[in-house]
This record gives sequence, C-alpha cells and structure tokens, in this order.
Amino acid sequence: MKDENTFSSSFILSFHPFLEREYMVMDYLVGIIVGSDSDLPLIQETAIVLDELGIPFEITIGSAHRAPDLVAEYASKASERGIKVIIAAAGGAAHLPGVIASKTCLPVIGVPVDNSPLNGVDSLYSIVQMPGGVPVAAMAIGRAGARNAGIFAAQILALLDDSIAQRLLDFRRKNAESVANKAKKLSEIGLAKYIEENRKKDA
Ligand code: AIR
Repeated sequence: MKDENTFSSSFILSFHPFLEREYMVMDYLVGIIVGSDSDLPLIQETAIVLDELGIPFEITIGSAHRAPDLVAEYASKASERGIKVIIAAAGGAAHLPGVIASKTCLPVIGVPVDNSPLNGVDSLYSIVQMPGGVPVAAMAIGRAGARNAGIFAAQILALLDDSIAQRLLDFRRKNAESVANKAKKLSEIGLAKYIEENRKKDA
C-alpha cells in the first residue's frame, strides 16, 4: 500500500473532514477536489451523500489556475492510487474538471459552484462545453449538482459492485417514501398549515 508521503506532501487528506471517519488511503474510490476552500460548504453535500451510500472518498483542494501543477499531479496519479471516479467542483472560470479530465482516463464529474457574480452560470458553461475527445459529466449548478455528483459517482461504481447497487436502490426507495409521506401529510393538514410548518422548520 502506498502511503500519503509518496504523494505531494499534505495534498491528500487521510480522513473524512466533515464526518470525522477514517479511511485508508488506498480504500478511496472517489476523489473529490475543489477549486478553493470557499467551495467546501457546497461540496459537503457530495460528502454527505457519498457517506450515506457507504462510499469511501478523499477530499482535497486544488486550482486549475492557482496551482495547475498540483492539479495535474493529482489527476495523473489518481488512477494508480485506486480512485475510480473524480468529482471536481469549482466556481467562476471553472476549468478544474476539464483540466483533470485532460490528465486522466477516469470519469470526471464536474460541479459548477454558484458563488460568483454570475451565480454559477459561468462555471456551468466552463464545465459543460468541453471539446470533443475530453468529456466531463456536468452536473446542475449548486446544491443539487453537488448532491447529484455523489449519486452519479455511486451509479458508476455500482456497475461493478453489487453492494453499492443495492444501496442505491435503497436510497431511491427512501427518496420515493419521503415524497409519498409529504403528499400524505399535505392531504392530512392542508396547504396553509403545511407551508407554515415548513417555514418554522427552515427558520
Ligand atoms: N477557482 C479557483 N481557482 C480557479 C477557479 N475557477 C474558483 C474556486 C472558487 C472561486 O474561484 O473554485 O469557487 C473563488 O475562489 P476564492 O478562493 O477566491 O474564494
């Protein structure tokens, strides 16, 4: 097993920073990389969904513009470290997923971060308009995209892993149950009360 020191110093985090669960470096199946630490609150959505689906992941910070060499090294070595899917999130001129895709044959999922004056439309265009030959799977802007990136990574991994496939089916079932429960509650308490209760929950 390679240890972290065979990689650029301090570039790989060996723990799950949000949920404080430890994973072995070679156990990681998904590599998450964000363009700035300011993207971490959004990408936490991805971390939470991957954790819910029982998929070990690493998370780190790079920048296609501020630290291009680190990003290139991360991308070119990810596969040999056992990573199967890379999720890259960036805002503004979000070239991170595309640059990573240019340095690896692993599937790359791009998440447009909605923190710019253009609210992530710039990031979406940067991610979605890849030239033919170097694909990136572009997710929706912001929170939905961050969540879907985790689910989409799991769907790729599930092709060769029955236990992940089963967890995805359970996840879908829970989603459907949650919608059905909401519909039931709405029919029981009515529109005004439902909205009022939701408002209280969000406050
Ligand atoms: N970014 C950083 N390097 C290249 C890009 N596109 C993005 C980050 C973040 C935004 O710039 O992904 O969303 C602002 O970064 P910061 O560090 O100024 O908060």
